[in-house]
Amino acid sequence: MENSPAEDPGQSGKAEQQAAEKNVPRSGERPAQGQAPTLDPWANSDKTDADPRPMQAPDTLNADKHPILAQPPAGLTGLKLGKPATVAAGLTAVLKSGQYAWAYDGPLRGTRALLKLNQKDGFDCSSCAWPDPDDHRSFAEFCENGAKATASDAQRDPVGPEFFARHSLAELSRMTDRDLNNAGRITHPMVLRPGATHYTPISWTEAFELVGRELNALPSPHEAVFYTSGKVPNEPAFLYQLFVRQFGTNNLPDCSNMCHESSGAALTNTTGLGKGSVTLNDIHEAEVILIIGQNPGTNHPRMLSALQEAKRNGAQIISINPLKEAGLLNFKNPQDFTNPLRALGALLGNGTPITDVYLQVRINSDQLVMRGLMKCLLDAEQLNPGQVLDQTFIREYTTGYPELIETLNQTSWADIEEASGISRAEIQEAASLIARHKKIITCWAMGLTQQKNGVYTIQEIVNLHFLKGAVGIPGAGLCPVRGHSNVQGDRTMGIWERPAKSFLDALEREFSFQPPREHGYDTVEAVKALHEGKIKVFVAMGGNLLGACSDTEFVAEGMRKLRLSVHVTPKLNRGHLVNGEMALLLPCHTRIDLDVQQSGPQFMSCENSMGVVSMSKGVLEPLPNSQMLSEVAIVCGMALATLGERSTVDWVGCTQNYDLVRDYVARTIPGFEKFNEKVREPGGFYLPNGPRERNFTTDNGKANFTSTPLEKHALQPGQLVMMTMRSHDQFNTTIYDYNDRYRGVYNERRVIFLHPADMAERGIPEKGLVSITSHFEGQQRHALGFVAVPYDIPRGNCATYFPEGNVLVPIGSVAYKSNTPTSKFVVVTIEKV
Ligand SMILES: Nc1nc2c(c(=O)[nH]1)N[C@H]1C(S)=C(S)[C@@H](COP(=O)(O)OP(=O)(O)OC[C@H]3O[C@@H](n4cnc5c(=O)[nH]c(N)nc54)[C@H](O)[C@@H]3O)O[C@H]1N2
Ligand SMILES: Nc1nc2c(c(=O)[nH]1)N[C@H]1C(S)=C(S)[C@@H](COP(=O)(O)OP(=O)(O)OC[C@H]3O[C@@H](n4cnc5c(=O)[nH]c(N)nc54)[C@H](O)[C@@H]3O)O[C@H]1N2
Ligand SMILES: [Mo]
Repeated sequence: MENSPAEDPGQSGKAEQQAAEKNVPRSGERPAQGQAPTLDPWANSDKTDADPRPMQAPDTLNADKHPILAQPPAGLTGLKLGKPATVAAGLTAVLKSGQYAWAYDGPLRGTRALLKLNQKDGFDCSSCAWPDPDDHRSFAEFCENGAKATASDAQRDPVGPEFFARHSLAELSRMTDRDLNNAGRITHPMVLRPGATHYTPISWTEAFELVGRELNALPSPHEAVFYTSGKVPNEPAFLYQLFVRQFGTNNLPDCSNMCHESSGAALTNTTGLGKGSVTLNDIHEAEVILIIGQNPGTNHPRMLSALQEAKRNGAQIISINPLKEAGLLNFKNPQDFTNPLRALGALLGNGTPITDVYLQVRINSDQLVMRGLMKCLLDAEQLNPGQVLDQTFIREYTTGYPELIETLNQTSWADIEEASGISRAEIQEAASLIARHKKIITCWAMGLTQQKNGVYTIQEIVNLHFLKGAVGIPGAGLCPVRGHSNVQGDRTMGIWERPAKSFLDALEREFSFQPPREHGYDTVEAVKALHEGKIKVFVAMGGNLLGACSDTEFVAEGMRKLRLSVHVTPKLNRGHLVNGEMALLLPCHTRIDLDVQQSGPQFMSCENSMGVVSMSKGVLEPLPNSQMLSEVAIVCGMALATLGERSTVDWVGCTQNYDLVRDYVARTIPGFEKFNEKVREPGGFYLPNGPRERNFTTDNGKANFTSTPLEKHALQPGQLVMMTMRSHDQFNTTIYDYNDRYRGVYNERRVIFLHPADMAERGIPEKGLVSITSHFEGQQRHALGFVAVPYDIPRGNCATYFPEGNVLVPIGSVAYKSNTPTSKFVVVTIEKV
């Protein structure tokens, strides 16, 4: 695969290396003992910022509003269409894994990295949050997309002072998102000074001082926002929220606000815990599994191994999705190719069929489909009293049953069929599987959470599980499948704009300060505040808020009003280019890098989707001649420079030995007692989980049924509903390549999937060029230059990729209760160009 930025990275790499070799100690070298405590290991080395001369690139694209593009350049790369796949993984996945690992890192480093991926003595995969087996682990415990993420993290091309001297921010913004990521690993802290067109080097000491000075100059701590993306491991996440709260604000929005916030909101009031209740072994044991609004073949590929095992144990699977996703149809386990006995069978066979009943619903009709399933269960119970519903569970544990029955009785089949496009008979077929069994698991992801009524739909799922008593018994329960590898852990560590009182009380006790009690901004509120000019400093522990949030141009306008942006990141993304007066790029380790501090090699920890906390230990030498720091060191550096004497936290000690951080966590967060001991157990430890034990810690101590409100979506003639989703070759806003193999789309991302009849009605041919307009509360937003792809999608629905489609998602279009952008429901019209 192609792996180079616009300029030759080899050339820049060498020159940069020579320049750097003169001045800085090798990465991993620490300052001599006995020097004054500092969190800048290079403080006493010669300065590296020799003020390289910026080179101005010719302006090839005429951006009409701003020279720095907030959206990827719209140039098309040449769409090729193939047949959508009906089998996921297989040999191609094995070959792709190797191809990616080797292309970025070379065979030795690439293979070494892959063999430590998800092993008990290795590092946690930074792709999705799917759990690893508790006991037996294969030597290849990873998937194709985990291999892509790992290879990208381990890339050796340096993006250092020379690179930034050669490219202005305006010029970088004309690179595609893929090329920005593939340029390589950022090696030195960089600064964008007022009026500058280029990032230039800065020392760590100066960078930390700049952060501290700007934060302390704010009239109110609430004029700063501290964003977090879910890759950040527990230890830096805990220190980060502590720093922010000691600074004085709860402005801690995170990617979760745009992701599973709806799940948290739905589960907290119904089961008492905003997390799922199942373990990996439960999935293996389940009799019926529902997979709703999720594309595991691409986004959680290792989940397919668990589904395969469940199928082998006799499970039946119901998939609910507007698209026939390959991973939900058939699966060939790539691990079979590592076993000579199974390899031939895997090569010749068609794989394991996954789904037994496929409901190809219209976008956002799931709330009604769930009600349809429950109506069928009520009918079946009437015919076989006591056989279908779990009356004992309902009586002993729940409230709200009569109201739910009333709501279900008032829901008409005509409404269900009309909204979903699914017949009563098909829903009945799915319900008959559920009626007969008790070990039921429902898995869901973004197809449900990113809807206006997402919280209500998830509450209907909970209703169904409570009717069946399918929670808190082996093989049954609720399974929101989390996205980022530590997004759940970050919340557990206190990354939340609305922290619980008990958590703040614990911080107050342990660290002797008054934590702010008023709620902070979530992501959408933060972006609105940015836009109103209320925020002066924006700190991002990873992520790409510009690319990930709805309404890209609105976010960009807000970012341009900032005084200082601080980006803690291992690689470049578009969000690092759209700034206000000043910006800092602070290069950090990824999970794959060896992290050696004063007390020796360190490890960190992550919590997976099923509440298991385990250690993650880097294995590869960081890039030579680079000045990257660990995320822990960067947080501590910022905190020390900002809080100084004001803080009782031992920031220097925490950097030297992460056990100290874990001791703080052990004393403040329930479930983490003896953290340092338990995390060293191979495979880690499970956090307490009430619903798993039928302990429902809601306000009334009950499992609560919910009677959810229902809204009809009214569309004008000609309007379609658009969802924005992930291709097979991306991790959120990080684009690895332009292909989406399972959907048969190659070499292009600016595509719109349409029903052939919807295309014909508008006179749009295959590969025809269209523009898209979204409509919301009288406002219109436009996206030009998308290519039409005829696809098996319900009529009236269409799909584009995230982040290209985000410019169309209105910032005001959010879910009830969770405030999550409705990225899967955008009302659009399509015009032929
Ligand atoms: N390789 C890779 N892995 C990833 C990620 C990645 O980008 N790349 N991202 C990670 C993150 S942060 C997350 S949150 C997860 C996301 O994992 P997913 O939720 O699987 O991601 P999406 O691509 O957004 O897919 C949503 C699915 O919902 C379906 N859908 C859309 N609208 C509806 C609807 O109204 N009803 C129903 N029933 N289905 C609908 C779409 O057809 C699609 O199959 O993956 C994580 N893992
Ligand atoms: N339209 C639309 N929008 C969406 C979605 C959608 O389905 N449709 N999905 C939403 C979802 S589910 C999510 S989770 C968000 C994602 O929102 P974010 O988490 O903000 O976005 P990412 O693209 O995952 O962030 C990638 C960047 O993180 C940084 N990074 C990578 N690794 C590390 C690391 O180890 N440490 C640090 N410090 N930084 C690192 C790099 O700069 C990289 O470019 O997007 C949301 N936006
Ligand atoms: Mo996510």
